[in-house]
Amino acid sequence: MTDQLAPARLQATASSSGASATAQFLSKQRDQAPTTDPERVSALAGELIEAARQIIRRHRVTYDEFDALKVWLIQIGLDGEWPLFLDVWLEQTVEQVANEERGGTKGSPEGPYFVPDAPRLPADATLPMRANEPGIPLLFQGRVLSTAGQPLPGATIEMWQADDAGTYSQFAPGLPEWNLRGTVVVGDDARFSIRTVEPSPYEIPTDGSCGRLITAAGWHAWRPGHLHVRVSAPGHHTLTTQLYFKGGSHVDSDIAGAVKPELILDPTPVADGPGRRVGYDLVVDPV
Ligand code: MBD
Ligand code: FE
Repeated sequence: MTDQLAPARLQATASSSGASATAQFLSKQRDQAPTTDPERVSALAGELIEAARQIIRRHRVTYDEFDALKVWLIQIGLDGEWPLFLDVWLEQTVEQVANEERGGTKGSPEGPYFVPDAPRLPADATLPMRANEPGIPLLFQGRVLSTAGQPLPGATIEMWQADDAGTYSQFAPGLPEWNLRGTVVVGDDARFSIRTVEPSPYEIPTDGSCGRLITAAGWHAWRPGHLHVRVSAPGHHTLTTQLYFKGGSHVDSDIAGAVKPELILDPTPVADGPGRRVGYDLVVDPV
């Protein structure tokens, strides 16, 4: 590595995190053969096209606007921002439909930044973090339960989150590979006790296509701070959700529209330290 290359490599650009998110998504999907029932494809694609035609007619869309749309759609792909775009604006609805019938803890989108196989940690764990990791220390404690109330000692909790600067390891430069990511194996009593730091709100990159849309529309670019969790337990549906923070910025104005009241944590100050603590049980539905 030369000195001239170093600054460029350290810059967090939309296209660098977008490219990582695209590669990550493609690696997850590789072995899954899509089911393509022609009637289903025709219904979904046909209605999407019809909805777009109605918008064009209703708003009398011009050739200039149509060309701007083409440029923008092409650029989303070049920026690698298709996963970001889809997860910000559509995944919350897919999640609602998928989990409508399910009991237990409510779901929330996975988003573009999950990485499987994070380091395995015991039930009493500290997420991998830098020495003097910035942010308010958080102690997150609870149990993994089945909807009928019984503890599930075989469960694992995969956690990932943004740091105090709102960035995710492996999608922003300069962070240790597994920073604030871990796979916690709950104890024989199904309890967990996880030390981390409170995540800052997440800002959609302003220099990419998603950011350009947000600016052009006069929207804001923020998601509230959130902890991602994915709970797996034998004989139960995998729960993918996010936990938010009471009073946190943008908890009432998430650009991804993914906050549910049941998922808002209310941590309290710890008597003998600088941080906060919260208890929250994670409840999964039998298959
Ligand atoms: C995120 O961090 C996220 O969790 C979602 C759902 C979408 C974009 C960024
Ligand atoms: Fe996220």
